[in-house]
Amino acid sequence: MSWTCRGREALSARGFLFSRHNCTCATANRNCVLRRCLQYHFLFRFGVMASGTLYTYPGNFRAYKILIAAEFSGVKVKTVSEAPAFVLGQTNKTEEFLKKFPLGKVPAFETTDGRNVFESNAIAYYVGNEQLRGTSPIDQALIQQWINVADNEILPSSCTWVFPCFGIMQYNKQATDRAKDDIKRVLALLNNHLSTRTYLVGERITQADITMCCALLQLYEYVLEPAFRDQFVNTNRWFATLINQPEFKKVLGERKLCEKMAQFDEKKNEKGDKKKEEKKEKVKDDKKKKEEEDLNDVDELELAPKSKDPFEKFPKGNFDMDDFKRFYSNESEKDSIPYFWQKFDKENYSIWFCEYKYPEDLTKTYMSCNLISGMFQRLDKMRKNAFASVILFGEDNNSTISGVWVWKGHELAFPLSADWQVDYESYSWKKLDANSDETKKLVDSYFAWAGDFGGKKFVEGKIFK
Ligand SMILES: N[C@@H](CCC(=O)N[C@@H](CS)C(=O)NCC(=O)O)C(=O)O
Repeated sequence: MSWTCRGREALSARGFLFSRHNCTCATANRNCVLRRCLQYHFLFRFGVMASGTLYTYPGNFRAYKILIAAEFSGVKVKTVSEAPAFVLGQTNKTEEFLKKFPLGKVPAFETTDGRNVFESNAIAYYVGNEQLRGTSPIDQALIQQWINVADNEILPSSCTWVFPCFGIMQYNKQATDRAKDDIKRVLALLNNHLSTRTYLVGERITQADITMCCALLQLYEYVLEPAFRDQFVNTNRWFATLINQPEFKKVLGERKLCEKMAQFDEKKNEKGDKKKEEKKEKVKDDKKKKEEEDLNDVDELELAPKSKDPFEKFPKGNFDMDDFKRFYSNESEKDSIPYFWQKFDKENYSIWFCEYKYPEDLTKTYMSCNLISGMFQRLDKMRKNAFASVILFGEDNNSTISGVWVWKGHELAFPLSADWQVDYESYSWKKLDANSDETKKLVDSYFAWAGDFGGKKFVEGKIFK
């Protein structure tokens, strides 16, 4: 009879008595029935079965590291990530959510006994087990070390390199080149470390491996083509070992490594950038001209405070945007949409329809969602006078984005400020007739995220408010 499961040592140190068991599995065999049984026994004995609900959005790599940890520990995690239960940018901004998770960010975790944890690493720690957290202070420190390397040395560079390829971040050649060098340096560090080791810390998979693997995922999928990654044999071997573990596969599914490095489409963006520059110049010239005119206009303007809000030049009207947004957030669409039509001031506000002009560039749906959220973030200063519902339709590699916007005034709002011009030219804009039945139907379906949408499949909606 041989005891070869490591779990036994850990548990006997905690006062467990074992009946004899003729397990002959290898030390690190995850599937050893005894090991699994002890794991659960341990959790129940100490009352620390860390089950709960994870709020996130689909495809969030920060959630992956938590879900993989839960696969290893056997902790039950219910994921809430799909509309209508969770909609990024909406659910996480509600009063109810913010009461539990004041930063309004995901992933966020609510334990079954009502405790709330935010920050993905903290959640992964909570749902993990001893093996993942490390069993000695030095292992625990080393696990933290690699988690920090993943967060601080890989993620920022990975986003700088990959996001512009998907059009969800501004491209900057210098920054991208620096990011590539930084990634090379970390891959080399890992490669060297893994030349004599199977995993990052100790002999078994820990949270260090899980977190590092998830941080590298989008690099391995989109930009680390064979010619780039071939020099990092040990890192590649370690990465392949991990993504083929059943616990990883259950969360990540099958992952295909990059064959050809995704590229930033310089031509298309150059055109866009040039146009943007011209627009910026025009806004600057107009501003300068206006300032000169103002200087000539000596009297009362001399004392008038400078206007900071580009919408200020339009009449105030009688549509209370804040009031409508509050109503829309707190009531169901069945009430808030009629409320919109009852209060909407057609004289002083306008309604617009937009469509993303480059659907062929849209790949993963979660990235397209980030594209919409990014645009909303960059338009922050427009919020006081504008409202929008923008929807992503379709599926991975076959999707479209369109939306309905409402703002003060009757002209296209974005040229009003140099700060609002990063994204709008990637969309076509059509002003709608606020009196027509067709517009009413379109607005109703976009505000409610319900309707036939010309047969397009709703994936996710985002509200600018
Ligand atoms: N350090 C945090 C970062 C969380 C984070 O930035 N989450 C983003 C999505 S990946 C978010 O919720 N953004 C929504 C917002 O900022 O409104 C973690 O690791 O959990």
